[in-house]
Amino acid sequence: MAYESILFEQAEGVATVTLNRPDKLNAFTAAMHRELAVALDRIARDRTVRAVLLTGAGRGFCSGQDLADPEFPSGADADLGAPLDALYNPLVRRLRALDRPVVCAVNGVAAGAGANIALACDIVLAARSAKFIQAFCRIGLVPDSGGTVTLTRLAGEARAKGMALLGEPITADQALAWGLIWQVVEDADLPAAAGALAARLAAAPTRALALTKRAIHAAATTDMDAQLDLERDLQREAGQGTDYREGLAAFLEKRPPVFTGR
Ligand code: LHQ
Repeated sequence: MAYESILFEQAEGVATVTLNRPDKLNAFTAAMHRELAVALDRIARDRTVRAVLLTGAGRGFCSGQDLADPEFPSGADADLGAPLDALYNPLVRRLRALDRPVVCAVNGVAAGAGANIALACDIVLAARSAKFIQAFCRIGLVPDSGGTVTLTRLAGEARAKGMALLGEPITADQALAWGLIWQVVEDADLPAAAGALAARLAAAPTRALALTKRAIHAAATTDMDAQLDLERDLQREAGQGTDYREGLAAFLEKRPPVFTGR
């Protein structure tokens, strides 16, 4: 498939997906969603991809739904649940379910669903000048794309409500202080920092990371007892992996491990 709204690159185990409508701050159109679905399905099938990097072209990361997209429901009887069912919810589910780590490099403003798609990724880096805006209330809508879950879990109810009810931008540093993201770097350093992180993850024991991602997701809706059992099961699975044998051998032989992701 020839992509028009995104860029897709693959090198040395890292697939880089760049939202590419810079003149509209990479607002989501239905067409962009279709391309993202194709790209993420391709990544899911391709075991040579061991880490994903999601970022935006130009000065913004993503301004959420393109409110002028002709395919966006409009008119008095518009069903705004339909694009969530058809486009946004599958995107969040694809990102969350992917058994490879997803790094998000928030290069500029992340608004509406743009902010919440970033928060659905596994490790979020932001440029110092980036801002996160729960813009939904500004136009009479509610946060979507999993934002009511991620924001509340990561930042707590007081800050989630403050962001969602006021719709004010928060800075990257504030997002870091609130536990919404992993790291803030200077704007000029973001591409290199995000690339290095993705490369590091692509050389990591991929299968163990996938099981870890699964365990951490499960932790949000479980109790200690059930989670202890899950950890046992996942550890059993990790222990069957080639990467565990390599990691152990490398430790005992006092050399760096060479993981293959299996
Ligand atoms: C845009 C957009 C945009 C179109 C900037 N659309 N053109 C999904 C489906 C179902 C239900 C509803 O919910 C959703 C999810 C959602 O995401 S709803 C929330 C949608 N997003 C927003 O409400 C944010 C709208 N954008 C803004 O508030 C501002 O653009 C921000 C604060 C992001 C950035 O402000 P500035 O840095 O001042 O940039 P700008 O406003 O000048 O934008 C640059 C251009 O991008 C401009 O176009 P123009 O042709 O005038 O240069 C904007 O119109 C366009 N643009 N966001 N979402």
